[in-house]
Amino acid sequence: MANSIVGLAQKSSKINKLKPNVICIYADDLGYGDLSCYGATNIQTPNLDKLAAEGIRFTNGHATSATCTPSRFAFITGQYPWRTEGVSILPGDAALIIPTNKPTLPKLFKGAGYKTAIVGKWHLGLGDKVEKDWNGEVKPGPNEVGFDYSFIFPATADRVPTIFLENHKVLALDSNDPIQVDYTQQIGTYPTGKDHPELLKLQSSPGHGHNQTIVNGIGRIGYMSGGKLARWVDEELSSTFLTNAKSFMEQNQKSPFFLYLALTEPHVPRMPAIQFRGKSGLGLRGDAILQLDWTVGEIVKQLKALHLEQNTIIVFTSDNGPVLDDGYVDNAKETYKNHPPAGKLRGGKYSAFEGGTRVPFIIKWPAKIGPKVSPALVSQVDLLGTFASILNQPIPKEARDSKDLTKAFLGQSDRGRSEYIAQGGSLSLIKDGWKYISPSNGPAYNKLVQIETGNLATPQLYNLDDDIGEQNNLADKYPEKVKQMAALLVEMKK
Ligand code: NG6
Ligand code: CA
Repeated sequence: MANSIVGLAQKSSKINKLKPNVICIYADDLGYGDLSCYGATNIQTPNLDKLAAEGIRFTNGHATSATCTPSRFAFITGQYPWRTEGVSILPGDAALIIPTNKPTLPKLFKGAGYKTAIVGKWHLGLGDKVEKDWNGEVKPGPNEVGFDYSFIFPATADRVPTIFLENHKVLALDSNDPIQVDYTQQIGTYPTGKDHPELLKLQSSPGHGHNQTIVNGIGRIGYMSGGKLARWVDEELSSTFLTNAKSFMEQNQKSPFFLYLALTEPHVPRMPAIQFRGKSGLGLRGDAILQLDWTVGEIVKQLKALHLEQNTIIVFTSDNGPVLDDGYVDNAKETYKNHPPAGKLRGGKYSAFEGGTRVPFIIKWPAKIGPKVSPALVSQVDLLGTFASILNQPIPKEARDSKDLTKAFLGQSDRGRSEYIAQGGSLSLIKDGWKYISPSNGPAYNKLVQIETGNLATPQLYNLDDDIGEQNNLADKYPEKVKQMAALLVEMKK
């Protein structure tokens, strides 16, 4: 009896050893042209270049959407975000938008015996309503959707509350100085950027807002009072996440683990640690990209130190395309000479053009895959279905948009999806090298961020194989194709 238990334990630990650890590193607003391995010549990202050189670098890898919350929703649920109402950029006090009783990517790993964690930006809401007590247990949140451990900030780096939560608790709470958050009216006595611009170390761009409560010399979106000790220092955001990620890896080195590391670079406000300042020659946004690259290098170092590198899958990607001025005067535009952040792609963050959703996408798994550049059409929404297959689990029916792309993701096939719906302002259908952008009456140009939105009142059709920059609208030339693709889009939306 005792022997057979030992035998079983040995067997299961052997199986565990065979299960790869998985680390998904998610950058925030990193563009297709932002890394030297994706063709940037005016910035060097050696750690990500190495990841790409040792793994698969996808040239047609996508986020589902051109903004954050929808892309993250899809990554976790395996569902196109526009199927669910209310999945758009969330304020910092929003309620959780992921159902707690449905399958998710972290639950899939949990079910397969993994320890799961999220470290970084969440931006999918917390609690069951907007009004919540930040000084008590804040839930449901990441722990309820499948993460054993969570160390997060709630929304974006430019939104209050500017605090960390470890599992259900805000870090460094002080009962004598309770935290309150409001997105409708000013609360408390903290100065705002609007009334006290002289207190700002980073000015907010005219017209963008970002001039409410000041935290760490930076005006934010939303009002926050209290929590003096709990407020973060932007310069430490990245190293705080890195430290937590590394200790999670260390503590769970014996069991397979899934770590979702959601970094904040190069989202605004760009305020990297002093060690990166001025190093890129491209201003604060470039310096933030160097910090991101360095952090990825440190994660790989930690894997090496724990002897886990061989059987760990690293997925690196970004939640949406790039933006230069997203609310602060950090001179990204002026300093970005010869560095188009979306590379050859048109548009960027918020856009239906390729710059909105086609992003860096790298996968490395030394035990199983060798170096390759892959043209396969793949999406973050497919990670759930693919990991289900790698873990010998069925794809849950709720993850209806997630495809098993194991062959493409492991470099055994250059064919990924045959069709894909991308969400800029309006929806696009990408199929066999063609892209149809559905008509939209919205403005063609987003003046605030100076990005072409891809909106046009009539259909657009591009041949991405010949025209990756979407310069020639072929809709008039191929009306039949437009009709077919429009009809297929309607069908797929059902
Ligand atoms: C926008 C903010 C922008 C950024 C974005 C979210 C304004 C004018 N702009 O509403 O600064 O915070 O939301 O970015 O408020 S995302 O990457 O999380 O989607
Ligand atoms: Ca983003």
